Amino acid sequence: MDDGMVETVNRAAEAGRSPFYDRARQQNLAPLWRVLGGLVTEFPRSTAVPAIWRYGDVRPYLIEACGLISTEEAERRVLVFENPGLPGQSRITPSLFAGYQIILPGEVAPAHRHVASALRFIIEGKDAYTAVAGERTMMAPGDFVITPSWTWHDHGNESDGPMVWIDGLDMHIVNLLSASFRDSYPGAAHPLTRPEGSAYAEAGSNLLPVDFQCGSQTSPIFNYPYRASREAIHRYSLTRDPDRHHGYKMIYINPVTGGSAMPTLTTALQLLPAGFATAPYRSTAGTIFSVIEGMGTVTIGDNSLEFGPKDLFVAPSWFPLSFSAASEVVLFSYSDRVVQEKLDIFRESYVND
Ligand code: GTQ
Repeated sequence: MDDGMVETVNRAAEAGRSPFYDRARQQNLAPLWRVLGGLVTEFPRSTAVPAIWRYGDVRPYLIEACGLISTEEAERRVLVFENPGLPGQSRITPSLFAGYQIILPGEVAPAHRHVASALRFIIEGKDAYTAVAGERTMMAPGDFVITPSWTWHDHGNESDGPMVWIDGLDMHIVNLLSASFRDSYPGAAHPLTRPEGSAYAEAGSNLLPVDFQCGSQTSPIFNYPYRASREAIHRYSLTRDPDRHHGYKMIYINPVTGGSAMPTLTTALQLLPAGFATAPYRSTAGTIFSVIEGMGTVTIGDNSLEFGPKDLFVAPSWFPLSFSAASEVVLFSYSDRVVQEKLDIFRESYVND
């Protein structure tokens, strides 16, 4: 049966029960036995489907949006990646949001704060900044930038070209828990209170100030620059053979706790050597991938998708996932894995092992 009704329910007898169901509904009561199979499934049944957005197809829409609305009017000029299995819901997976934000020279995305945490992963452009809690960071392609829960943040572009980044947010998790608040800053930009580079100077080198106080579970480093992360994964790749399922995959961590850089999103950098093919792997953490470098093919369930630089694709929960790298490939990815780990529900398996 695929309607969620458990097999023990006798369909012929159901008709005789319907007067009872009607009366129970008037008391706001519903029979579990009609829905149990769909509520407590034998294995994950994601409502999301595998999908890819190729940058060459998407970019013209971003440019067109710039002619239609200013960042000031939009507050955030973002085109949301909507999973084809979840239309109209601003979801790329049931739990995660992803969007492309574009900001033009001279524009400022005004300061606000919200309970939802956001990551930025930079795709195109230079010399645009994000300011978080009074400190600015300039962003470059491949940089991973965090705006922690409830911190003031604004974005500005001081270059002569557009800047595009991926926004990854946990607002669907926050909203599931009915825990969302937001606040607009009175004024476009929050005042700058710390010199640029302060956070990285304090926490970016495996050292912390002796009296360092951390009031949050989010990493104090709010820009993990690509030049450092790329160098790190390259050096790691020289030390061992690639993992069968992941190639070389490293998690961005909070240096204060050793845990995930963000409390609700697991973020990772992955390198696949040229010619390398991974063995199929699946996990309960639906994952969004952004291609930084290289070309290849990703197989998600029965879908084989060719990808190149700046493309974005999504592997929903429990779909077997494997890669074939035509050239050396570097991927950024994020998922809700850390949430599942905290709840003791994360599972992964190696398919066909
Ligand atoms: O930059 O704060 O894509 O609040 C969606 C919601 C970006 C942001 C989004 C947001 C932001």
